[in-house]
Amino acid sequence: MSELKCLLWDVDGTLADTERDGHRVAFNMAFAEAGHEREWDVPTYGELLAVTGGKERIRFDIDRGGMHEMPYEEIAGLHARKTAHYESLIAEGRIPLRPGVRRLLEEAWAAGITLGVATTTTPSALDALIEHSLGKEWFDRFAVLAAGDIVPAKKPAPDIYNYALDKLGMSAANTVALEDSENGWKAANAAGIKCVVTVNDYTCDHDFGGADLVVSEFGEADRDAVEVLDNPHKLGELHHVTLAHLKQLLV
Ligand code: XBP
Ligand code: MG
Repeated sequence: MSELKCLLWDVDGTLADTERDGHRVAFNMAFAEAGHEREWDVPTYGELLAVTGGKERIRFDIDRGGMHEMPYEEIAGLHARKTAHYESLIAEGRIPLRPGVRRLLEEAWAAGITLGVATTTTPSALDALIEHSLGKEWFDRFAVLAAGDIVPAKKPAPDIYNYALDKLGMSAANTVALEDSENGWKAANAAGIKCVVTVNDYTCDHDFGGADLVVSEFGEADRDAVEVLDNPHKLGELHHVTLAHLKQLLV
């Protein structure tokens, strides 16, 4: 049995539903501004989410014929403009946290659990979400913000999780990851970290076989019970996900 000492949080789709109304919209603003005809509609963006990382996603769309060929510098420039638009959208307060996220973060913080972020998102985009959706005090509460190009290989590679564990001096055996997507779950799993998945519209059909708990959301005590999609550890009384549930995953 291992003690729960650390929670590592994914960002996009887990802390908040940032993809459809945040990142996607910001990409389209950058494309239009640069005179590209391309617009990523909601289903198309769902296909493109197979690839993590914004620059990698543009490259993937080029390779499959969605956008015309362009050099890396142009992709990077487009992506920088996209990030600026994304930060403005977030600053407008458009994207709330998902249900139960603040509750679970507060519960873990109060219990002295080490908190960290492991995401493929660009660091400044992560900072914007922390500042405007979570609150500035969380910059000090997260012991590591592992994000973006800090590691060469993005999720589903385990690199960002290994980087975060290394920075924290934590063992995978004492850690639980919170994810929303197949690529995210695969990354945590490849790093040997137990993983809870909260699905969303873009990820509800993903394959989470082997994940430790799959739910519709973390949920709240005073709302309807969460939908439990897979519960291999047979956790009881799963109205909403609590720290006690996460501790049981390591037993
Ligand atoms: C999120 C991503 C990111 C965002 C866009 O995956 O794949 O690329 O979609 O962010 P995860 P950037 O939730 O698994 O971290 O444009 O800043 O890359
Ligand atoms: Mg995610």
